[in-house]
Amino acid sequence: MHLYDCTPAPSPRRVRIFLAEKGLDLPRVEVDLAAGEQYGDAFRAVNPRCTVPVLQLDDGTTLAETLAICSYLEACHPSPVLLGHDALERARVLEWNARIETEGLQAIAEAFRNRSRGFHDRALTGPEPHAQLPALVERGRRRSIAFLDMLDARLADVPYVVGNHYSLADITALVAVDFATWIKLEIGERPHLARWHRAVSARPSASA
Ligand SMILES: N[C@@H](CCC(=O)N[C@@H](CS)C(=O)NCC(=O)O)C(=O)O
Repeated sequence: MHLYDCTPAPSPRRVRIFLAEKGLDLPRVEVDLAAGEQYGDAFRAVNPRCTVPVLQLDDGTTLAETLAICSYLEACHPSPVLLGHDALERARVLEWNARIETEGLQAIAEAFRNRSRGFHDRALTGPEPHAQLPALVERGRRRSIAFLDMLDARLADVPYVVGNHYSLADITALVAVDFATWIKLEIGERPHLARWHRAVSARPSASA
């Protein structure tokens, strides 16, 4: 089993943190997204959607979405629990994870990919070209600010995103908050978000 990875990119970092929390170390294949390696025939044979992370099992089976990969790893290695201790907590982890992907990661990507010169015709991931739309830079930035505010408000009430337990939702949120610095958005005057960010960044997994 091995992981197709790209060290600087946010999404595969989620899987690396998840693996580190589980105490797992998988062989990794680095895919150079900046050089366009995701569009080459070799990687398209692994994932025709041209994105990382991808987990490839020993029989060649591939999983090409972070949540699917983490879900598989959780089923194979249940401890420590990262996807919820019971039915309701599991549902909450999935709910928050989806919310953080949509309101956080996608909003930040919208601002970043529609502006950056290196993403000309690559405003969206995938094999088809997508032109940059400059109006989406400001919209993405506004959505990203709203996301940071929302997370600060949530973390005023609970130690971790879903409540009392660290979970995949914290991993996705940590990656999103760090990704926000790519569009020059810092935590700033958000005390609850700052307290939580210090705590989750201090876990050894954060540097995975
Ligand atoms: N929903 C996917 C998103 C994957 C994704 O967007 N990955 C980015 C890296 S963060 C990518 O592969 N980008 C390729 C590109 O920029 O062309 C997941 O969570 O696995």
